[in-house]
Amino acid sequence: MSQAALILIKPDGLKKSLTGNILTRLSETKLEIVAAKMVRVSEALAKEHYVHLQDKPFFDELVKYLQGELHDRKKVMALVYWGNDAIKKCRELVGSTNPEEADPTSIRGSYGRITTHGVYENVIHVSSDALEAEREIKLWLDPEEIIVDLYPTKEMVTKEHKKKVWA
Ligand code: DAT
Ligand code: MG
Repeated sequence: MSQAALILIKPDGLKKSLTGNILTRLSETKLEIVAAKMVRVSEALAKEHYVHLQDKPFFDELVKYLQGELHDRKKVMALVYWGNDAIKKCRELVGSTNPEEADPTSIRGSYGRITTHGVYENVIHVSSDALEAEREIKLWLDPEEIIVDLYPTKEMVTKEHKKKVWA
């Protein structure tokens, strides 16, 4: 069954110039990329993304990490991979959460580290199940940014709002 997975190349992955390596590794899945963009991560977005971990002692550092505060790179790359068993295929290549325990040939095992402050800098995020993927994809992307119809949408006329356009 086709499913979608949200992938984030985290600020350490960008700072270490790993985008190409990571995308090359993920291409082994033969999945389709159906969305890709660079995102400046607000505190609200980072907190919402990791809302399930808000009671953990490492939550504040984790939010700072995703915002790029630890890497002087205030952005992440967000992608949606789509196809058969997308989540399982991506998670296998990505490896375990703790980069020291991850298979050394996995993306996290190859490139991740634990800082002296105990932050798992594991270079990449991938959704862990279909429900989480839906929540995360809806949090990070608008329907028009994804080139397949993943979830039901509705049309809405919005009030005119201030918006930057090309000069
Ligand atoms: P995953 O990213 O593998 O889905 P998760 O959702 O449980 O893992 O945790 C999200 C992130 O939080 C993870 O990528 C790194 C961080 N994290 C998790 N457990 C941690 C721990 N015990 N110490 C420090 N950071 C941790
Ligand atoms: Mg997770």
